[in-house]
Amino acid sequence: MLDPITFSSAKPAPGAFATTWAAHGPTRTVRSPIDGAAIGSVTTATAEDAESVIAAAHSAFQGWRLVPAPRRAEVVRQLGQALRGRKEDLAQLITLEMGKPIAESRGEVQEMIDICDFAVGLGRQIGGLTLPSERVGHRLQESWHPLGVVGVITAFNFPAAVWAWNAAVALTCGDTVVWKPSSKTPLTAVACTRIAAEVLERNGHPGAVCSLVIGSGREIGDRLVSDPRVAMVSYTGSVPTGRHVGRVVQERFGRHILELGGNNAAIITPSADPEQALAAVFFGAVGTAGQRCTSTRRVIVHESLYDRMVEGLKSGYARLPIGDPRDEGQLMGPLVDPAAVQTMQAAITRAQEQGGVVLQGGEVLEREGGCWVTPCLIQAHPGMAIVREETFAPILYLLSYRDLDQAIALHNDVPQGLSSAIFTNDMREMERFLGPAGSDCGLANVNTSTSGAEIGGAFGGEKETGGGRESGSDAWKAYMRRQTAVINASGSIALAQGVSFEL
Ligand code: UN1
Repeated sequence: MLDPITFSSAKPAPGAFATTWAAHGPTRTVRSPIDGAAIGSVTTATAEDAESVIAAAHSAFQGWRLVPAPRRAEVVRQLGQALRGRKEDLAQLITLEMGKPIAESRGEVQEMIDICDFAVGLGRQIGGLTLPSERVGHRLQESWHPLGVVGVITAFNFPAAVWAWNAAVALTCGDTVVWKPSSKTPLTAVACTRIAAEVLERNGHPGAVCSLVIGSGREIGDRLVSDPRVAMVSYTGSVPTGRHVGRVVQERFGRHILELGGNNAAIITPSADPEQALAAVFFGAVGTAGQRCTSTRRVIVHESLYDRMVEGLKSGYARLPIGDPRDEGQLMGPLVDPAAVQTMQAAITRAQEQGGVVLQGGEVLEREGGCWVTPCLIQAHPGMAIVREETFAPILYLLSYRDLDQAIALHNDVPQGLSSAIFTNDMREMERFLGPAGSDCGLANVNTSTSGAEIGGAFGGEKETGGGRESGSDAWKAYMRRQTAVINASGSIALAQGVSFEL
């Protein structure tokens, strides 16, 4: 049998799966950003392929929703076990396909395993409230029922974990999943789906419980988003596309979870431990080459610590090991593609035009593949328009502040609202940051990085980040429909609000 994680350029992997693997669109060769080498190929899905996948997922839902939740969760437990068994291979594939350092790819697969474990427990915890009725002999009862087909559209930067956050929870909740991955990372998606398909087959469930369709956003993504059989769309990606997805799904009164841009800042206060703050900002800004939604993009430093932070960051940036992300010990690999390098260069130029000063880095490195840069540190001022934008690249803007109210105002003065951090050992400062007039983000951290969230919490953000929540806590509720039942055991009809309506 074909190994789930093996690909060749000569024999394209079909890029659509529900009941069988079949795709009839053009073949795409996948190149590694590490050196531009061809690492495999996929046939993309046509509109007809997408239609059969959605139809199969919709039909599979009719049966899957009737499987008891703990038994659905048992399938998710086995998926977690299968991922444990293939952790290293899958991590290697992620690194090869999108270029993040191998240690981070292992972390990404670990996130997948963790969310499976979470979803196993969830299988025995999906519970509704029983509430008092105002009528004698009545009670109110809430049930949570499976929702339907969940369309999961993911980005290149977490080519496997974002699918897993959605799929593990959705499967336990009794939904079936159609995954449309980023066109930049199709091989990882095929590998994950093959692993899930094996688990489903072993348990006698149809493959269409967890299906895949690879193709362009315009054609395949749009079909998922506009199809009324897709009860919920979980979209991770850019603000403009997210705005489109939100409108189209809302138009048909579907549901959506939007995980869009972040412009995450860390405030460093006078009471902060500078070494701790430096380490966290360094990981936040340079980790995944600045290509996380949660990447630290702005540092707002108290003027008393500004010079020290600048020196610390400059020296860290200058010493950063940048190289083949498959080698242990490299902290930064390439950007995802040459276009990302162009975007970064254009942003640096604009920042300079707006008065920003490059303190360190931002160079393009002449290496095979054309995706290599050094991370960039820019001294900025609050008037710079580009500081309010998300550039998906390792650019960090440094700003200084005098009093905390000013820092919080600066912090919140961006259209995005995903992640945030404060570095402080002063509990009053911490409470201001975490309080109602503090950080306006969905994630607010104290003395730790803006990036690297655990799966146990609800993940997502406000404003242009889109408002969705996925992963842990009670994010599962978005994947189910709530039904409130009134149960009358009184033996007679009594109307609420004391209304009398008798003939
Ligand atoms: C993303 O970049 O889309 O918190 C997700 C983090 C990771 C997930 C990032 N756990 O950085």
